[in-house]
Amino acid sequence: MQPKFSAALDRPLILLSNREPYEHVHRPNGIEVRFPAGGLVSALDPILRRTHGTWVAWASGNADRTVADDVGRVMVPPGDPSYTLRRVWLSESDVEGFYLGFANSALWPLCHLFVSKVDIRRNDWESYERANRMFASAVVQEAERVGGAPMVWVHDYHFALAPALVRPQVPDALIHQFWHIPFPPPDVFGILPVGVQHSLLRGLLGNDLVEFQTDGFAWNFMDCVARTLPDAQVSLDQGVVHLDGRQTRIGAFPISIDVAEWQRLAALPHTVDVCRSLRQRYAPRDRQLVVSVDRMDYTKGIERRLRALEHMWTDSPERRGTFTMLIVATPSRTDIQAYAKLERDVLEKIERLNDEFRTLDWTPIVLVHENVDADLLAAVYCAADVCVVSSLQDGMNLVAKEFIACRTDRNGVLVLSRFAGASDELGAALLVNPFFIDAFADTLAVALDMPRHERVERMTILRDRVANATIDDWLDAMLSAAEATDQATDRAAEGGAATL
Ligand code: ADQ
Repeated sequence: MQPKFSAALDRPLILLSNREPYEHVHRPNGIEVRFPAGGLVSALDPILRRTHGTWVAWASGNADRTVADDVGRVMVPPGDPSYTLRRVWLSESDVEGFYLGFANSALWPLCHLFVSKVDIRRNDWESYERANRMFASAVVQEAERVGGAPMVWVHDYHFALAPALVRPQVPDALIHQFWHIPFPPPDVFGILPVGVQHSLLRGLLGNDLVEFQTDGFAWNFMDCVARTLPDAQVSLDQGVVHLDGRQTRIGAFPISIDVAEWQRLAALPHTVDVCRSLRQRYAPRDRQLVVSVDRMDYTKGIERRLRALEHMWTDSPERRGTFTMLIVATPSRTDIQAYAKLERDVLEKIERLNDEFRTLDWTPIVLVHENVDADLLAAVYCAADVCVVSSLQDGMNLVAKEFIACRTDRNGVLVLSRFAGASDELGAALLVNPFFIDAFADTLAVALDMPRHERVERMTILRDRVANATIDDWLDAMLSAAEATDQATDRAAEGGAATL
């Protein structure tokens, strides 16, 4: 079924995200185009194509400038040019200060409640402000180019200031923002310098609608506004904030995946072959296979997962050799010290556990430390008896949904952290508290021992849930809400005129 999307797309669409959908890189035999992995780009690219919109993003490829015009525009996709990619160049010091610094060493840990990892540096904040101004002015230029009253859709924590910068310059724009990661409660948000708190909240309130993954994060945001900005009126139950004569709607829109695409990948003959060979290699005879797939990020609870395994193999020696743990972890943000340390610690711990528990015919933990193609991920999901998602905090977690989508056999157990946004929707998984190592190990044992009829029962519920909330449903819901915000604003304006 074709997604309906909403009339909001009658407006010219301008999307702003940090990552670009197409990256040009120099290779020995010419320039190559890279399409970054990840569900979001694949979900949004078709809308941009259909509406001939504009995507504003950071130029991260080393050949990006070669193929773009003087302003930084290039038509994409290559070979079927249907929308404009407007690239924005950052200086090395802004990559350092804005991206690696304030966005990923202050906001990221803060929003995930890792207060001890929060690093606030004045230069980083200034760089974050500068980058937001640069991206906002690129959005304004694109709005002037396309004309009309555009819909500007901002993505994520890199651009908290941009909406309020764009608003006065494009007064007719409908501006909304999807916040992919958690939003912290006021006590944690309060760690930021007061001026920074004000700027971030006022920046976000430049939107007509701010979209979070869960109700909890939306409430946290409104709570922060209520406590930080005394002149704002917050209506928690209606999800509305009034400030400076404007209103911003706040809502929860849990992101999802392209379910049909993951099912297609799972059914490819090549995937079936790879799945079979993974099982032959790591789960021969009655040995089971437990898998995990994440970016190597301290929020994903990879170390806790290793501790739960150690606990299990130490306390229940009879479990040794009964399953192999396959960890697929793609390197991430390695320029940041906390990530480099995590990578070292995880590699060391895996080596130590393997040395301690391995037998002649069993390697307890297998690590695939690279970015792998989606069809190989599908094979990993299909081969698993158990998939473990142990995030200590997570906006949503798409891996949980990808695993479910691939299990057309209705088998396989999902062990899911209750601190992942996905746990709000996926209560039929085995929910786990990764901070409580004993209980984590117990839950793993329950998953491994679960009888087939219960696996099928739980997976059936999970699959129904995911099938009824796909990435297209997410887009429909959000774009309809943006459109409704627009109409509400129009009505308010009309009402205002009548009382004059
Ligand atoms: P992430 O923190 O990146 O996303 P997640 O939602 O799990 O977390 O998405 C990761 C994506 O990367 C998945 O599509 C997965 O398949 C892919 N991936 C992971 N490991 C891989 C590997 N080794 N090789 C190839 N691909 C791999 C942020 C938020 C999340 C939120 C998403 C979307 O932190 O909470 O769910 O955005 O909003």
